Amino acid sequence: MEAEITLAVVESATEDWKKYSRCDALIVGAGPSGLTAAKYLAEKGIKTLVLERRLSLGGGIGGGGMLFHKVVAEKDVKDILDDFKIRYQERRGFLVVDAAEFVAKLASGCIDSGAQIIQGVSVEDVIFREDPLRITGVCIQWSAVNLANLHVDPVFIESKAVVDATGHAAEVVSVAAKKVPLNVSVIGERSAYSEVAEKLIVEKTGKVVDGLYATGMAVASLYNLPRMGPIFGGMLKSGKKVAEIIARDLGKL
Ligand code: 48H
Repeated sequence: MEAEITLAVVESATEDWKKYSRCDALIVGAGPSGLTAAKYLAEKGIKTLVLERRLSLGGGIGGGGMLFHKVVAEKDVKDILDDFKIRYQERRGFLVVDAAEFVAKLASGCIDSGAQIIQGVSVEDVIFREDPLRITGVCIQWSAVNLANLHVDPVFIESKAVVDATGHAAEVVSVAAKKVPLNVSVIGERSAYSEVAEKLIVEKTGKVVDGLYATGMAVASLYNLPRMGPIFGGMLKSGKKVAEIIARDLGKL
């Protein structure tokens, strides 16, 4: 019987890895921007994989504002919250959302739309091609291997679109900026200026180079835009916008 348990787990997981070793959209990071992007991509029939380094979803949401278990959003994201069936209270001009509900429903909305999420996997590098220059996928490793500091070679996922949704660190764009002749440098984010930060991030969300896109706080780090604290509407709008741009680029609008 125990061997059957092993085989059931390994065979089923292997089927997923086979299916997603080539995908249409690969989202790196299961924070608010990545999960939102994944839902809107998958519901258009785009084969979408989300890879998350940690064994938890939601990125920076779970800690709320300084561990108070709530975050806020501007009122103009009611439609996105409704798409995910996330409830909110109106207070002081904002929508207040419970952090646990926010994480759970973003994740379930993304999964129910047909996206695949795999946790415990880190993206450590990109794949590129020249003439014309483009990003064609990523190098991946079990997060546990990195934590154990073992020297193990990665494997690859090919994807028509790779999305950096890694938050403040902008890890995918940063590694590409260092190792691929992109002519891009990641300067890092600016100090807080909540009034303008979200709008600027949404405006600058999009393609970095063919095949590589940025969403969420990764956009702030890439373009030296201000941070905004525990207000998440911009992350949702940025995720939705990057999904629309990719769908258009893939001819799936
Ligand atoms: C696999 C990775 C890798 C990797 C990181 O930080 P996040 O929540 O990112 P966003 O941009 O969706 O949301 C940002 C928001 O949470 C936030 O921090 C805000 C609004 N801050 C404002 C302020 O003023 O501070 O999620 C990123 C996710 C995390 O779960 C990481 O574990 C994961 O990406 N990740 N996964 N491979 N190389 N790097």
